[in-house]
Amino acid sequence: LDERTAWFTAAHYGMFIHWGLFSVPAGVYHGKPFDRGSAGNGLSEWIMFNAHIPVAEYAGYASQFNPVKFDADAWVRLAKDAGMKYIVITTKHHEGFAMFHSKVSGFNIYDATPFHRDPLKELAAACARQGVRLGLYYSQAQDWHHPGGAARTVGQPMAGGDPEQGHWDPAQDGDFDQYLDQVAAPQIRELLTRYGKISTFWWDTPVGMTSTRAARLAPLLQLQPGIISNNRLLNPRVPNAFSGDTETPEQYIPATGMKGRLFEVCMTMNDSWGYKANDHNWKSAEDLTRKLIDVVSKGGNLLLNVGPDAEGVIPAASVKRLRESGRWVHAHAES
Ligand code: FUL
Repeated sequence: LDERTAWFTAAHYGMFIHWGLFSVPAGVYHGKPFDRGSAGNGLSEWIMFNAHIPVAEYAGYASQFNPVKFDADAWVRLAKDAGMKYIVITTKHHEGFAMFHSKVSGFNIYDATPFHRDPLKELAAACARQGVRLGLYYSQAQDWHHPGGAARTVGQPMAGGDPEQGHWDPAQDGDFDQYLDQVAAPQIRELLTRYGKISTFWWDTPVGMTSTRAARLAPLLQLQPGIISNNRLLNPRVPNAFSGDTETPEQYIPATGMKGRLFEVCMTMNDSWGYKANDHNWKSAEDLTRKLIDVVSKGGNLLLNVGPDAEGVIPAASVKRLRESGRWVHAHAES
């Protein structure tokens, strides 16, 4: 038994939270729902890419982002009621917007919105109060806002490739290494030093990442001794020096275990990770409960997603399913 990862294995079940500026457009651009944009997906958190929204125009959503109904303690309580033992939240998704008070870039929820609060600080405090572990998602490579940040190229894998090829606005052009050193690395440092104990770190979509580049970010994890990380810092498809601790099957449950590696299935309750107003394709509570049992029986964890809206509210359909399924979990789990 690995002492560092024992809690993760025993946890079985966590809450993924996709929250960002994308919750403002909520899947609609200029009155048009974006179900199949240039990325070929209907994910609300990809709308800037799918609709090729110019950087300055997209940044304008910040003035409409005022999630006054956000209640960190209520979110954590909901996770506990569902039987979840940890939370992983998006601190900066591909859109480049920091959901915490970053000193590195003014493009963050504290400085750029009327909300003027740091929800990550509040969530970290609520997690500590209620005994729930906290993990952070950070899009290290794709950043469609800051100059030099990567954007994927449609038709090419998310790993490697030319970080610039997917740009659609000259404001995105710049030096990728400079972006990594001046935006990504210092923001990761902020995340790992200013919010107390962080249990897991969730890298995503390593567009443009090479071993040399990964080697510049990986050591930052040492700022949190004992932290667990996933396999998406470099290429998740092949084992490498940056494979971290966990495999990350996305939207599917592997037929068997994953070659002796820890794994965490991540899954949406409807079709989109970010809040999407017109996505009503909800899985039933029974289906979700069976999926949890399936994953856990194979030795993995389930990281089940919610997408809070621009007011800071977790959709009622999600809350209902989490509570319903939670009754089964609490009746059958050991603790
Ligand atoms: C993907 C991302 O591109 C999605 O937006 C989402 O965050 C999912 C968990 O990972 O690769």
